[in-house]
Amino acid sequence: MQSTSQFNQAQFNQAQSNQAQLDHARLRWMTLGASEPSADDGSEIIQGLSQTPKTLPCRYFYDDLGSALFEKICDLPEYYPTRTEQGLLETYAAEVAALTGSCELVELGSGSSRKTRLILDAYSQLDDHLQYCPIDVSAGILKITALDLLDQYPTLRLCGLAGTYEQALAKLPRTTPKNRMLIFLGSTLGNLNDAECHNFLDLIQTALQPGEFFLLGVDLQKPAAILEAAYNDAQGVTAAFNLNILTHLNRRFQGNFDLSKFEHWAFYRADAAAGLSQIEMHLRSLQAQTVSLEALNFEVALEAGETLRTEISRKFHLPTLTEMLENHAIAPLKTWTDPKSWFALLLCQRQCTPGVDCP
Ligand code: AVJ
Repeated sequence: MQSTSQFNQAQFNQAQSNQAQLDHARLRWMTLGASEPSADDGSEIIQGLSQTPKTLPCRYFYDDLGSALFEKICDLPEYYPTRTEQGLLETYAAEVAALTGSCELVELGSGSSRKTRLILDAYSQLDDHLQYCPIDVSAGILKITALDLLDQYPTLRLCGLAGTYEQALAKLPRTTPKNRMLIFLGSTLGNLNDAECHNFLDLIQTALQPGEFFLLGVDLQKPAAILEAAYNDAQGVTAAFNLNILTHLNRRFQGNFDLSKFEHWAFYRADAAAGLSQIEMHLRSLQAQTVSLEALNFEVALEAGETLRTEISRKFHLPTLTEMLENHAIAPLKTWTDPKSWFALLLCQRQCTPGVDCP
């Protein structure tokens, strides 16, 4: 999933009617896999609701309303990750740029590219022909952001890719002899379980040549009370965000989830023996009920009190994460944390394997 943007229907329509501007001289645009039917045929939903415990894929949070709610979450007093990461980028983006030198930038799940602007500022200082390729599954957000960035950065060259990480990384054109830096912010890595995380890091490893860079932002372990407050905010925005996944499924797959029969539940699961350290977001069924998703020809029965897990958000232990990255030949070159060690920014470099991709 991606950090998303402030974007409403009006802006989206405007971006649509500005098609002509997508022919901008500094913009290349690619829509991949015709909005990925394979990823959106609902099979993952059936699969998730058929297992124990029941789960839903967290990317269904991000319809238009969900994206707007996520932006609101980022500004909540309890939700420290966004502003902590922003602070790290404000302080260290110039140092990152100095360490890598001029690079082509590719961001996974760019959303509004809000925090990325700090990185663009730093790399613009090094390079008058900076190239930035944002990748996002939401073409609407991507277009609005692209037009905005072209306006704000008069020499920036943009290459927008609307699609999944897998599709985009496979197609990403190599147009310059420059080094590439892949950027993955917002602790979105935490939404992947261990197996998914390994697959994802394999993908990163493959997309980089030896010597190239991966800039990663991750949320770290900290007292449960702070974590749980961040996912149970006083204004109830996170609860609304969590429940909105049902509205999205109702619309997308002709479902009949009744939101008044579910409640938001988020807690920190720290189980050293099981190697787990994660916030879990669930929706708890307030009564026994059967829900149908007509377009999928699927029904699911829920017991009173049974939950649907909608998201995991893993909280990392830096030495363990470092080891995992090293095992994927993308070793951290330098790691920065804030004074409380709540969040980390890691600049990693693709290593070479003797005999395989270096002498
Ligand atoms: C940006 C997807 C990583 O897990 O903290 C915020 C999403 N979920 N509040 C996170 C989220 C609930 C966020 N990610």
